[in-house]
Amino acid sequence: MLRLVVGNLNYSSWSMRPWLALKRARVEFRTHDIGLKTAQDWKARILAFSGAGKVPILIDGALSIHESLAICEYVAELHPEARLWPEARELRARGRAIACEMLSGFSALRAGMPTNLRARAETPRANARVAADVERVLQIWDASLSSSGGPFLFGDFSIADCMYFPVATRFRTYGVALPDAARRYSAALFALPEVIELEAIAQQAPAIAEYDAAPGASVQ
Ligand SMILES: N[C@@H](CCC(=O)N[C@@H](CS)C(=O)NCC(=O)O)C(=O)O
Repeated sequence: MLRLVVGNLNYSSWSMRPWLALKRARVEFRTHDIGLKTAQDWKARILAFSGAGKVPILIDGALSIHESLAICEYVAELHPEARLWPEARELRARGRAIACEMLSGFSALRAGMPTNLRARAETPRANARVAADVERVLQIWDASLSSSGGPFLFGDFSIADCMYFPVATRFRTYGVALPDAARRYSAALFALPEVIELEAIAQQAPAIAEYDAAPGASVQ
């Protein structure tokens, strides 16, 4: 059976992405939580699976895949029937472009509004770099939703939604005001049964003090 090595599913945004892809594809898999920042040997536990030293990692027999997007792509190839990417080549290209942009960008948003599913916090004080990242996310969402008509970025749920799901949770955690289309999109994400399951897991996940103390965050 496939094994997904993850960090804490309340805070580890990268772990959530392939977790959602696997769930949406109805793949049987086991989640292996390495105890990010809570187990004493958490880093060694990650390194036992991947020299990159980061989660998530997918284990399929002798194969170990790190990097969230590579894992999502592997799941899409294993299960084409799950249609984790749109059928139209142009849309797949666009989906991969915005997935890569998520992987390589948005560092201010990441630092200023860290993922914390169960927390509700004050909106951090205005910061031009965070505001620019928020603006860019909203621009990406608006372009995709206005051409697909929703409810997800490319109509049906896809890997692009896995990549942007943690951002929707950040907007909720930090009370970022959203335009209508973005609000409808977030509501569609939060209503997914797989997301409801993930939120229940996040509720039970161990607290990591250094993340709860992050900018603006106050856990309720
Ligand atoms: N580009 C990587 C990023 C993975 C990543 O940064 N994971 C964090 C947890 S969310 C991690 O393992 N941090 C542990 C560390 O940096 O020591 C991916 O997409 O999988």
